[in-house]
Amino acid sequence: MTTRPAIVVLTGAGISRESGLATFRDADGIWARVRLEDVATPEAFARDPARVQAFYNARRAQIMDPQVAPNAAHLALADLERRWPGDFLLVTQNIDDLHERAGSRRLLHMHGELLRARCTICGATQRCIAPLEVTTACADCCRAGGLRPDVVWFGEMPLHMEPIGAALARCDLFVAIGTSGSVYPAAGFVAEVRGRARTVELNLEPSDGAALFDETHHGPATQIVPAFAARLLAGLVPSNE
Ligand code: BV8
Repeated sequence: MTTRPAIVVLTGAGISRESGLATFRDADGIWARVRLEDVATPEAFARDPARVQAFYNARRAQIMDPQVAPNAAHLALADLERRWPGDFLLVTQNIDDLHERAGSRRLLHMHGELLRARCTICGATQRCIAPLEVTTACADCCRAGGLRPDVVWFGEMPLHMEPIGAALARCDLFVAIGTSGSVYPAAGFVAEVRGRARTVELNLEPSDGAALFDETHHGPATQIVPAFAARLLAGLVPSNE
């Protein structure tokens, strides 16, 4: 392997599971307790904003609990970013802040961030660490009743798709970590790069798209991600550069 392959990493809820945050589709996951149609669509927010705000207020309070901290997988990715000589981009589907708290900087939240709110009246976004009520006023336009979580719901366009597409177009190595590969367009990234970039899946168990990957490692993220990052830094992982 030469010295400067470009890497794109995609993470999903599985990387935060060992930090104490539920995933979506595991047996104890979020969608086992609540229907996404009732809390994670614009129609749900229009129908019952108080219910949607309460759903995200509970998740926001959870990630602000001091017990919830970055785990060895988050830390290994931040270390890899710092030490990698080539281009590196971390794209996360997660709305928690564990990658930032682990030290990741070249990071894009394609499905938004739980610790930010967006005004549906003026479009401004702001940091949000308190519960959002239906009447909470926007800091910019000061109009009450317009704030929503700054997250991407089903049926809404994911964020940063242009820079993500550009990074995918030039990457030599694509690594998917802790994602079931069931939500698009993120689930389509591996098909977009395979054949041109080397594709690796690091997951607790084979995802829906496992057959699309050149290499797969299964096990808890806190074990397989640090091990993979170490091999990468030691020059032991081939890429398609
Ligand atoms: C859009 C934020 C279009 C909110 C989320 C084809 C093409 C394009 C779109 C579609 C399409 N087909 C269908 C669609 C529509 C839809 C979709 O994909 N539906 C699915 C259900 C079929 N997609 C959309 O609506 C997207 N928008 O397409 O817009 C458009 C175009 C033009 C103009 C306007 C619009 C938007 C999707 C984003 C929705 N928001 N989250 C919130 O968090 O509440 S999605 C949510 O689920 C997550 O963000 C994540 O992206 C997604 C998948 O979850 P995962 O992260 O993968 O988690 P999951 O539980 O599924 O899996 C966890 C994995 O971890 C498992 O494999 C497990 O084994 C593993 N694991 C568990 N423990 C561990 C572990 N691994 C390692 N270690 C462990 N310890």
